[in-house]
Amino acid sequence: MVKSNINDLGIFGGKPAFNNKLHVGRPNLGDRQNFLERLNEILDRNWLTNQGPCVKEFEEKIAGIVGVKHCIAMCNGTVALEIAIRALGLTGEVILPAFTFVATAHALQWQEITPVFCDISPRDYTIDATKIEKMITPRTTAILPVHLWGHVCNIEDLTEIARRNGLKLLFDASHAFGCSYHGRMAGTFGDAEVFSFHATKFINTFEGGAVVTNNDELADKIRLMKNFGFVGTDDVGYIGTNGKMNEVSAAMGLTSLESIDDFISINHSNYEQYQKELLRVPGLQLIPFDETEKCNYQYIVLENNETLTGIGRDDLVEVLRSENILARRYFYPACHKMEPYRSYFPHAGLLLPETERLMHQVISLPTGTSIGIEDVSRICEIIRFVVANGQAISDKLSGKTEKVITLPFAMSTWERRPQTKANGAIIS
Ligand code: T4K
Repeated sequence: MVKSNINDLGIFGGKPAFNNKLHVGRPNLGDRQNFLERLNEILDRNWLTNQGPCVKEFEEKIAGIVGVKHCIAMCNGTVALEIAIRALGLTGEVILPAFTFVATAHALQWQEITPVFCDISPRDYTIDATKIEKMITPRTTAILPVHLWGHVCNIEDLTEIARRNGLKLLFDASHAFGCSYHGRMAGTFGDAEVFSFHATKFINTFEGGAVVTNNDELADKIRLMKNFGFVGTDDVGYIGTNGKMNEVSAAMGLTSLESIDDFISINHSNYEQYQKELLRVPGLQLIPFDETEKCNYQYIVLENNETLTGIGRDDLVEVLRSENILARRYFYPACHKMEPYRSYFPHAGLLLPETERLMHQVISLPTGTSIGIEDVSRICEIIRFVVANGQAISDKLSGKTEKVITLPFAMSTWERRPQTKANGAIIS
């Protein structure tokens, strides 16, 4: 539906641009028939969990793709993080970014390890290695960086800092399966790395995760810990928990892996389309992927500069949602603004200026196999319309005087779109 006036927007009572809701994180489904065949085989075997053949095959495939010696599949990424933290013997304090999904911090706090939040670099939104050493205390045992949105962290500097200070290095690679750094796959760095295969990830096992490592001893320990610590049928060697992946999840993972090239190719096309269509929108920056590396392109993230777009990030998200474009504010608020951390560390934000700034600016947009190029074009059409009328929309939303700019062209004809100045005025 073409919008020619801000009153046409869903938020002001107009018809939404999409009849169906477009989600961020809609699961990618592989070949349904192949999945159902695997499901039947599982039922025929009557072997449902506890390191069945599908889990073993899934682990081998993941290790092969990543190029790592060991993959230990788990019931989800959070438990995989918790077990890796425990197996590495982390205690005291661990340094991590606050700009991540809260599971990264919770996996530490759950074990009464203090998360120490470090700022991120605005270059790639991952932990700022130059700020880590100032945060190390005698209680620090590790660094837990996050390859946010698939942007692999600064591996050289982090490895060197960990080595110099005798710290363990565990990566939260939940977003980075299929991504590389200087040609080497995420999953091969540090002491261990953790993937998430949650339904919203581009390769999913419904719920699932994995620890990957080249350390034989660590891998053995993690395998035991995820199975209650059993070292034999009747003998327990460690404290353990239940972190096992079940066969149906692994079957979903194997089916997803068969389509990995298609999933990445669709994500890539969507990313390129978003890039093309939002390139010249003043105040919006689509966070770029390094195209010289392998990427999964599963998170499409926009940074909104309110001074230039005239509309705040939260209003923009609300306007998009009312068009059935269910944009998300990943990751808002940052972990230090959530409980229990905001009570524990009420002044943490003073050391996190980039995190504080960026958490108010980013928007995740729909992509994946349920989103086509035409959807992306229409989403971008709406975004351009909103930005062209940013100030007027903001004013109307905040109850100020309505200033409507009626655009003298059909929104679908982007090529003929007049350029707008920073204040939203049209340059003819
Ligand atoms: N570390 C990092 C950096 C992470 O991002 C995550 C998880 C973890 C660790 C922990 O890994 P896991 O323990 O989850 O394996 C979602 C996911 O639940 C979470 O896995 C993910 N990160 C996080 C970034 O996003 P929510 O609460 O935002 O999800 P939800 O339910 O709002 O779903 C997102 C969108 O996807 C919705 O618009 C609906 C759609 N959706 C979702 C599901 C589950 C579907 O269409 N179908 C579905 O089945 O956390």
